[in-house]
Parts: sequence; C-alpha cells; structure tokens
Amino acid sequence: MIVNTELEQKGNLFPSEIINYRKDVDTLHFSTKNGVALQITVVRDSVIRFRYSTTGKFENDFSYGVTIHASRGYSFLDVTENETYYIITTSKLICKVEKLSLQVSLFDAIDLKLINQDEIGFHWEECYEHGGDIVKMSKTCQKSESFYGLGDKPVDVNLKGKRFENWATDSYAFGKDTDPIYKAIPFYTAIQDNKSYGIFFDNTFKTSFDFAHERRNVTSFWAQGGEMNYYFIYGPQMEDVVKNYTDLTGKPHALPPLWALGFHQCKWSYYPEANVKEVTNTFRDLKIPCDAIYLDIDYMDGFRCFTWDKEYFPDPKRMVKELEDDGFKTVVIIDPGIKIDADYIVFKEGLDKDYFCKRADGPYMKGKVWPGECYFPDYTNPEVREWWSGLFKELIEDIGVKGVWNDMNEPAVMDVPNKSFPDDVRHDYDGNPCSHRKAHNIYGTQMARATYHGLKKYAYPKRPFVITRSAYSGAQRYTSTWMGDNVATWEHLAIANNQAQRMAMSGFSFAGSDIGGFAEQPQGELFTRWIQLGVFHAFCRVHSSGDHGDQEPWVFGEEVTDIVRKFVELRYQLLPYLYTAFWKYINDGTPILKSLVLYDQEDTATHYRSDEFVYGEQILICPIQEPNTKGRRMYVPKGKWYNFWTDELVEGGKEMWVDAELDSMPIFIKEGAVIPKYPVQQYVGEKNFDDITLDLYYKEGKESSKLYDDAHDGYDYKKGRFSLRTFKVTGKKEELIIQQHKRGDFNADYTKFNIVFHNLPFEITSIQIDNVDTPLNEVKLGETQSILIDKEFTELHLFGK
Ligand code: MIG
Repeated sequence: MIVNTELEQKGNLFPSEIINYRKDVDTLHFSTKNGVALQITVVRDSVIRFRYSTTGKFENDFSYGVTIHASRGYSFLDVTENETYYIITTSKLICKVEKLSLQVSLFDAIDLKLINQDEIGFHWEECYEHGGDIVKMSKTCQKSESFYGLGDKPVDVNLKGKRFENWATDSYAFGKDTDPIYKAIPFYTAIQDNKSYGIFFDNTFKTSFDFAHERRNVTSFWAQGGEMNYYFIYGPQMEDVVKNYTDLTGKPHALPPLWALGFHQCKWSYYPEANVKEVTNTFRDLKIPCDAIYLDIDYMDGFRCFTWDKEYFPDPKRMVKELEDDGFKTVVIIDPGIKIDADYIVFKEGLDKDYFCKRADGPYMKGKVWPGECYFPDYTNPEVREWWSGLFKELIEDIGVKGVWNDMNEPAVMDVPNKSFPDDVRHDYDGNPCSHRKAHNIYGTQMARATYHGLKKYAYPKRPFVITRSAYSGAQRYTSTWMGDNVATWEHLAIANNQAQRMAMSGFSFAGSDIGGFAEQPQGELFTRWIQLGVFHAFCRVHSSGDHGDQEPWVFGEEVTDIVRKFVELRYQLLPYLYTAFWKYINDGTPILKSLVLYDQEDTATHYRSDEFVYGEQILICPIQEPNTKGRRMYVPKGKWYNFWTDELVEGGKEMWVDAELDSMPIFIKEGAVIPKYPVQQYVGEKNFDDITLDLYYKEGKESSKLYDDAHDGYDYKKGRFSLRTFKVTGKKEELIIQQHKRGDFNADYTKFNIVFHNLPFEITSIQIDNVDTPLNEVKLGETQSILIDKEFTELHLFGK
C-alpha cells in the first residue's frame, strides 16, 4: 500500500569535486565525482561559454540564439592548475574553477581584479513533474554593482533589486513592472568598479533572473529545464559587452530599406480602401512626411492569412500601386493562427503536409484567435518555415506589399487562462523534438524568420521589412520589433523610452513603441511629447486600437499638427545620421540608442539614469514625460554639448534645467560633431537634391564623425557600392580644419555639401580648400555661416581672427 501521497522534493543538488579534466582545442571538459560535467569553451578572448550537465552527457548542441556567423577564435589560451584551482587564461580573462566545488571566478587578465564570482554557483533541482532538472546559477553581487538589459522589461533602466521571468506573453495594456511581457531575451549586462560584463543564458525554457532581490548580495538565474548554458562576455566597456553579445546572437542580415526608417502610420484598422486613401492623402495634403501605411487584420477575408476582403479591398494590387506612386509602402499583418476551414487553401496545405502543431497525444493544437478556431504552423520545423516563406509569393511579388507585420506570435491564444499553448504541445525544434515548454519562447522568432526569408526572396532585389511582436535573442537578425499593446498614459511614455533603450542594449536596436499609446486615447499634449520621443527611435510608428477614437497626427488640432510636422520633418532631415548609426549597428553591433550608463560608465552618476539617452553617437535626447511643463531637469553627460535649438554651449557632468515648451524638447549635440541632414521630403526618395547639409558644431580640439550612404535599398552595398565618409574636425582658437576621408565606391546623386558652422569663435579671414585659396565670397557669412563645397573635398581650412 502506498501511503505517501506528497511528492518528495530532494531540494537543491550540488556538484562534488572534480575527478577528471581534459582539454580539447578550445574546450575544457571537467567531470565531478557525482557525475556533473562542465564544458568551458573559449569562444573569444573575452567570451567564455559555460555548459553544465547533471547526467554526464550533454544535449545535442543546438541554438536558435547563437548565429553561425558569430566570430570565434582567441589569440591566447593557457590552462594551468594548482592544488585548489584549474586556471584558464586568455588575453582578456582569467577563469578559475575550484576543484572541490566546480565554482567559477573570473578576473581581468590585465589588472587581475575580480570581475564576477559564483556564490553557490551551479546547482539544480530534479523536476518531478516534467523530468529533467531545474538548472540554477547563483553569483555574488557586489555592493556597487548595477544591472541592465533583458529586452522589453517595462521598468527603469537599472534592474538592481528586481526579479524577472522570461515567458513570451500577450500583455494587452501591460503596465509599469508587468512581467513577463512579449519577449524573452535572457541577456543582461552588469557594471561594477568600472568593469562591465554580460551574461547570455541561452536557454529557451522559462527562465528567471534575480538581481539582488531575494538576497542583497546574490544575483541568480535559473530555467525550468534544459541545460545551464551561459556565455560570460567581458568588456570592460559596456558598449563592447553589447557589441560582443550582438556578434554572438547576430546583427541584422541586411540594412533596412531607407523608407523603413521613415515615419509609419498604423491603426487597427484602416479599411476599406477609401479610408486608407483618405489617411494617406491627408498626410500629403498637410505635408507631414510618411513612408508606410499599415493594414491590420480587417483587410483579410475572415482573418484568413494571405487572403483579402474583396469588399473592402476589391483590387489590392491596384491600391498598393497607387499608394506606392504616392510614396507609401504598404505593410500588412500576418498572424500565426490558420483558420480551420476545409475550403481555405493555406489550411488545406498545412493539414495535408502535416505542418500544424500537435498535442503530446496526437490531436492538433487547436486554439481560438481572431479567425475563430485555428491550427498553428510549427515554425520550429525547417520544412514548415520553407513552406511559410513560399506563401508570401503573391502578396509580395505580385501585389507589391513591401513589409509584413507578425503579431500574436508569443503564441497568443484567446479564452484560455495561460493565454498560449498548453505545455504538452510538441515541436520539431529543428530536429530536436521537444514540448512547448522549450519551444514557447522561440516560436515568435521562428515565425518572423520564416516570414523574413519569404520577403527576402520575393522582394528581391529590394530589401525586406519585417516587424514582430514576440522575440527571443537573435530575432534582430531577421526583423524589427515593437513593444506591443501599451496605453495612452504619461507613465507609458516613460516606459516606451526605457524599453527602447533596454532593447538597444539587448542587441535589438530596430525597435519602437506604439506612438501615442495603443489602448485608450491620448490628449494632444501627450501625443506631441510621444512623437518627440518616437522620432528618435529606430522604428517610428503611430499605432492605436482605434476603439477610443482616431490617432492620426491631425486629429488633435492645428497646434499639435504643426509640432508633429516639425518633429517628423526633423526625423527626415536626420535620416542620413540614423542610416549611418544603423550601418554601425549592423557592422559592429553598436547600439543605436545608448543609455547614459552605456555612453559613460565611468561616471557613476549615469548608473541610475533612465530618461536621457544618446541617439547614434552624438545627439543627446531627453523626452518630456510630464504634462504642463515648460522644461525639465536632466543629466547632461560629461563633455561639452550644444543646445540644438539655441546653439548655447553647456558643460556636462551635472543636472540642469532645460527649457522645452510644447514645440520643443531637450536635444543636445556633442561639440565637434558633424551632423548630416537631408532636405525635408514627404517620403524617402521623393526628391533629388544637389547638396546635403553638414551641421558642424565648433570645438576647440578634435572630434570625428561618420556618414554612411548607399542606394538606400537593394544589396549592391554588400559588393562595395557604399560610401563611408569620415570627417575629422580640428578646432583651434582662430582656425578650423575639416578633413574628409572616403571609402567605398558609391556615388550619391548630390554633388555638394552645404557646411553650416555653429558657434565659430572667430571671424573668417581666409579659406583653403584642398590647399588652394578660395575667395571669401563663396562663403555665406552673417547669422548662419556656411559654405557650399564639392562633396569630394579632402580638406577645408578656415583661418580667422
Ligand atoms: O488581439 O491585430 O499588438 O498591434 O493592432 C489583438 C490587432 C491583436 C494585437 C497587436 C496590435 C494589433 C491587434 N493585435
């Protein structure tokens, strides 16, 4: 007779002493007396992977998160041992593994200071319910240590003192501190004693992170299954940590087409066609630049993906073309739920080919979403992804749609308490069959990946544009993203600011919020302030649920319309600056937005700042996040900065009041910067221009700026058809020198730069261009001093008195 009806929990289990060690090129294998195995792989000099198994055997080494393009290789690797430790030394790191406990500590190889250390280190609990282990890691947290990252968490920038969970969740009208929401990005960075490191816990099960919340001197992370498998990434600069993480999990495969960096207008939903046209026509009438218009779920026939409601949209191809002729790209939504309908071709094909997810015991995974009862493709199966990509042929190649919006891919299911699939649903996981517990967090990314490949193929030779709601680490390779269903409140404006910064420092720069708020209706003032923030996010889209009224820029009255126009125009002027920042991002992983801690970690005053951020490399932004204000206090980081509106030069390293009436906001330009600007256009490519502006902000000293350019679409840039210009500015008391260096063989249509000098401290007396004296009358003097100069100049020299 069985008397014990309670599960007996064995509690935490720990590795015992190391009894075996073997080195295999870049990987060290340790095993303990009680059967725990640890593999330490030196990925790069500053990146070390730790992988633990409690059975002595490892799972198939497969990751959706880590890209095959990740850089590998180290310049130095040495392993020694003493009585207590194995000691692994690279050119950047020293890693000690304690023989008795398997505990790890990591030191800077140059100054030998401790960076990070296991507290208990690796331990685990057996999981009776599902089998396998709950794998855990705990690390000592230093007093002055701070934490950042973790993707879309709607909290202040510094994560210290908080605990989080990663489980992609449809979170309509989430709020501050709601956790989890749509994304699962198990990567954080920490900074302590001016040394920054990161941890990427590459495990797609539900993961948790505790940043000195439970115990003030301990940081821990754990997963409900799978392996303890994490990458330790050392800086010591936080920017390098983020770059290395982005290298590991992947940069976007291609630059976005430039139009995708324009302004986008969306609503749930614009229909019928006449309504869409009314919106796009109003943009043109009111001269508010806009490049993309979105169709939400109502464009479809009964919410069936890849179909059109022919009553609302009788001739989509014609409409898409007419919109395109007017400078609008059409982006349409595609959800994962496929309506159960024997007459619906996509459903029939999926069923015939056995592409839909199934429950553990065999039946299909049936769930209710917008179309009613649906089955769901298993995007973790490569064959299914291939099929899904193919479904975009007509939409993209024939109809001419330019972008696809993947929603509901957490995956979201209606009318069930857990809002998603049950745990038992089976997935292929690229040939590593598993339950939904393991595949849930990666489902959305694999859908976006399949969508991306479809667009890439059928949009060729143009570049694809995809946007997704759910994401796991690495999704940035395929797609842009937005933050889901936020709310039209002032608090949400601050959340949007923090989320965009947090995403950028989590390797995902192509992100933005629903400007104005998705749920509820903003007042004109809130909408205006949100636009001011949104134009400085890489992805810039107004979206709203529409059931609380309209949210186009002109519905709040003339004053708001004018201010919105002014800021959207500014975005369009700064497109070459943003494009250059994007190029840096795809080239070396540099985040497009930099929280102040990432911009200047040495200054500890930045460690708890949440509002201010640096856009690109040289523009400092601080949104107004409260109503009825004529300005705000903000922290200006160290160095000298120009107020964008007044050209007043301020000395940073302190908090200060900055004026900002409703038609303004705090924007500062780093001294010495050369900021490229296009003329205002109503959409990308509307105009051919003869010259572009370079705003040069005088500095006594040196500063260097870059300008990247190419054809703004297509792939020729990958074959060298790009231009990368570096402008080196050297300012002296009565002199200014600008040297230009150019790389790449792309030749833009414009032939000249209009260089505008801000705050020259001297009167210009003579000018040399490429060492040749140039008559002074070629310079426009007066209030704004400027000079029109051939874009291929190599040196411009101003002399003054
Ligand atoms: O259940 O497609 O986050 O942007 O407008 C709501 C309708 C489904 C949620 C998305 C939102 C979109 C909406 N969708």
